[in-house]
Amino acid sequence: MLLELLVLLVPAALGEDVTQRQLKPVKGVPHSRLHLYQPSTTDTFRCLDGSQTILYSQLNDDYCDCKDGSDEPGTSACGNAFFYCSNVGHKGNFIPTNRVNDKLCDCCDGSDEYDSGVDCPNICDELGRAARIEREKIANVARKGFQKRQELAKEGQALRDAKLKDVEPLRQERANIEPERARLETEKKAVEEVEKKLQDEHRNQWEAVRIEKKKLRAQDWFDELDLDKSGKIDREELRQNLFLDNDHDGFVSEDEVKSYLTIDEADFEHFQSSMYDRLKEARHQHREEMKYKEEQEKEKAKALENAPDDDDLLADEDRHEEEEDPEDVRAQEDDKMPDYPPEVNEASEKAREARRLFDEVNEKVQDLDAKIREAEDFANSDYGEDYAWAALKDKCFDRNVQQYTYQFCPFGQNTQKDVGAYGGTSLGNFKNWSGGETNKYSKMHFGDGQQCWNGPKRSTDISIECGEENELVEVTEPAKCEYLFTFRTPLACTDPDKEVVHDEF
Ligand code: MAN
Repeated sequence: MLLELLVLLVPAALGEDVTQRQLKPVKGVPHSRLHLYQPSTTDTFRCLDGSQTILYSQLNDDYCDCKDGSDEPGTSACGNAFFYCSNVGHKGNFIPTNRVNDKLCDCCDGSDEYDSGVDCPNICDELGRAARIEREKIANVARKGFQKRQELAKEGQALRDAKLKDVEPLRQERANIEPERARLETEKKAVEEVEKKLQDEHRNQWEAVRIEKKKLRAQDWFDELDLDKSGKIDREELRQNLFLDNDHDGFVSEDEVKSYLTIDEADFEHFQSSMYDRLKEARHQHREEMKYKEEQEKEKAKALENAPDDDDLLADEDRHEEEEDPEDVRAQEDDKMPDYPPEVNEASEKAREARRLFDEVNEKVQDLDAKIREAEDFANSDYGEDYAWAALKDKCFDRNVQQYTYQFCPFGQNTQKDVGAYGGTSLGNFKNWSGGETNKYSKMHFGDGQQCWNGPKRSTDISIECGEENELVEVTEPAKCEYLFTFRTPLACTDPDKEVVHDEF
């Protein structure tokens, strides 16, 4: 409301040289606006909204004539008018006219109570002095902060210049290297293909041999198990193999062999496809169990006899550990692929060298890309008109509030974590400066933080104030998962000696 009034009241007739004339004072009107209240040649007054013309004598006659209240700036007759207290020695200000002569002192010079019988003392000098001291204090902080800001701005600008100056040569260098990188990449792919083809050929050939060897092993075992040499294995023959004694009762039952031989008798083909692997696994398991059992017994005996002959026992143990299933040993040997022949090794060596050459150039390109990106990021970021905020680019500031440590990282991510804990909850990433057109750099907005349970994604608004040091001075959570930080910094200080103070409108 006051703002609307002030806009309306900005002297429309400033063109007129009002200082040349002796202006007639009017109660409740500041000097700067008196020209609007001077009597016309016909001794009339035109309401400031132009709605009507009244006699000059009707000004401040305690009767409201104008719709905008402009005829009664010095009385309480109009509900929508304002009275100006000049408050010499302090700061002039407007009060709503309904406070004029209401027996309460509103103006520090007491001028609003000129006809109420209340004697308001003039305390403007006193208030003015205190306000001046306070202003000076604030100005001192601003002065020191502003000086720091200028230094930081220099650093920021130097950083910008360095980054932007470097980026063109970097782009050029990258463009120069690119054809070489592309050539080496094609070359690398070609020799790697040859290497893979030769390795695959070798492996495939070996695979055929391996299958053949496995078949031979299976055949040998089949012949061993086929006690009556009938060319078939039946359950009775299988039961002669103690490793199938699952329940360790010293005897292989019909049931124990059933799961290995589900048909009456197996010829070699059936044995190879359905029995060999499982029997091999069963025999291996059995050997492991026996070994373990033997070791346990030896331990027991050692304990009972109080380790009578350690050396013998150890020798025994060692011998057992070395004893491997000869089938397993044979299988392991059969499964070992022979080394690649020299032509494959040669291809591998070529591929290795091509990779090395490519990686060398590629790393250079990646390094250049990172530097170019960094410079572009810098150029696309808004570090304030004077670049001073670049100084805080990778910095963070903490504040403990109750059980939490809050962290503010100006162009990064804000977090909340339990005091002393590691990691934390994201309160949002830097999105934009949000101080509006008039004071863009007075606020920051952070968004897209960790989702709040039954609520929005966490976000933070930062209110930025002038201070001598960088400091996170206040953290609140005005709404669930919406945080408000107050950050003091020299970067928000303006030159106090340049600011114009308007005491009167
Ligand atoms: C956590 C913190 C609080 C927040 C709640 C919402 O406890 O992040 O700041 O209000 O979650 O559930």
